[in-house]
Order: sequence, then C-alpha cells, then structure tokens
Amino acid sequence: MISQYHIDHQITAAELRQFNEDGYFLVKNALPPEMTEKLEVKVDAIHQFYLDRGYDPYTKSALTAHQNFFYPNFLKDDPIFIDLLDWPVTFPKVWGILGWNIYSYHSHLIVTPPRPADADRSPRSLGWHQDSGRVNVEMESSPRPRLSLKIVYWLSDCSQPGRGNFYVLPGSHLRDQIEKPTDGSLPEEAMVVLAEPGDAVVFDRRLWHARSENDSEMTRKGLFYGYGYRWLRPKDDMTIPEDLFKVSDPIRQQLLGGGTNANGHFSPKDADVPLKVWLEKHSLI
Ligand SMILES: O=C(O)CCC(=O)C(=O)O
Repeated sequence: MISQYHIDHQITAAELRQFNEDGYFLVKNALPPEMTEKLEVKVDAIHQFYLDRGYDPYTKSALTAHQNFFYPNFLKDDPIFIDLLDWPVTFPKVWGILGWNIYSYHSHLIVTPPRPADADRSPRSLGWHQDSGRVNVEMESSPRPRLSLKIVYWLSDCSQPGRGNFYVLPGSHLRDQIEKPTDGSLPEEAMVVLAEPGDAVVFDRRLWHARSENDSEMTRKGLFYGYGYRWLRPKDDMTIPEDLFKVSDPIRQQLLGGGTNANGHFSPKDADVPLKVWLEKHSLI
C-alpha cells in the first residue's frame, strides 16, 4: 500500500541528475536485512527446486550447480516478490523518472554461482547490451528512447569485484553503439558496480551493461524489476495467479498489468491508472 513513507522517498535532484547523466544510480540499504534474508530464502528455494530436477525452465535444458540461473516471471512465485513492486524506498524513484502510466513489464531473478575451479579463465568480452532486444533495431530515433528502466536488488554481497558483479558504461545510455575491445578486455570506461546485500541499482534500459564472471566463493543473487509504459508489451508471460492479483490493492494491480481495456493502455482513464489518481490526490503531479 502506497503511503507517506513513499512520499518521503521521492527521487532527489541528485539522483535524477545521475540517472540522466550516467544512466543509473545506487540506492544504499533499499531493503532492511530481515527483508533481504527472507527474499534470499525464497530465491534459494526456487533455485534448489530446479537444481533437484537438473532442469533450467528458461533454456529448457540441463541445469547444473555452476550454471548461471536466469529465471523470469518470478513475481507469481511468492507474494513477497509482489511486495517489492511498490517498495517505499525505491518505487517513488520509478514514478519520478517514468511518470504514472507504468507497469512491471518484465521481472527476473538471477543466481550466479562461482565458476568451477577448472573453468577457462582466458579474458572474454562480457555480454554488453542495452535491454529490450529488437526495440534497439526497429526504432528509428537516435539516441534510442528510454521506454523502461530496471531496479536490481542485491541479495548477496557484491561489494568486492570478482563476485559476478554488474558492470556498466556510465553515460552510455545515450549511445547507440559502443567500442568493445577484441582482446576480451573491458572497454576503457567500464565500471564495476559495488553493492552490499539490500542495496538497489536503478538503471536506464539503454545503459550498456553486463554481468561479469563470478570467481569468488559466494553465489551472487539479484532480483530485477523492469518498469515500462503501459503501452509496451509484456516481456514475460506474467502468469500472476488470479488470487494474488485480486488481493493486491489497485496500484499494485496497475503495476501487475491491470486495466479496463486495451485502449486504456494508450489513453488511460482514471480507472486504468490508480497511481495517477493517488499522485494527484497527494499533489505530487
Ligand atoms: O546479471 C547481471 O548482472 C546483468 C543482468 C542483465 O543484463 C539484465 O538484467 O539485462
């Protein structure tokens, strides 16, 4: 439920400047330790379920203990994941950037275990990308339009490099192409994002970013929440069970993809966008 606590955590001028200039910013201690621990237990249970079956539901192939586990559409798996959708410390940053005609079009969790001891450690280029696949090819404007952003909540300690950290090229959200060294080294301006459990990173979908190798002894875990405009198609199957949807308050229902009809994604009436109604009521727009 959105509250005064959200109003107290609206995006600051410094955060907005950093987002516009660098394409991302860090929110320290976005989650309290108890919440981080509870989320980690849930993530571990999902990962273990698939490890026990040796099956990766995303790639539809074998899953082993050392493989990166990418698991989309996880909001359906537990109400605690839905609690993060409108988290008081971070969600106000989302409406502060994108406005109110938004929903969560995509979510995924990632578990990145350490590489096996005998892994090939020769330098290899990271998987640098902007989000949203064909959007980057088929939209004709330059720089590309923002359209969406993600928040990643770190559940494991990524405060040292070498732990599968998230890498970014600050400011690259306004560039359509980047130079990738051919010898496998990092681009000159690449920056490792160091974050502790409970910290969150808010990043523009256009920011060139990549996961790095985990050469530590700890498994990296992160929850990624994508928010975009309501006229953007879902990127996940979004199979939210009816009972979870029904018990959610109207703003959560909006964030879960609710609305009155298809046209309301483009030309919303108040019933389509309770977030707008709430922001108006509190004189925030
Ligand atoms: O796992 C990571 O650090 C990167 C995740 C990513 O590339 C993405 O969410 O688009």
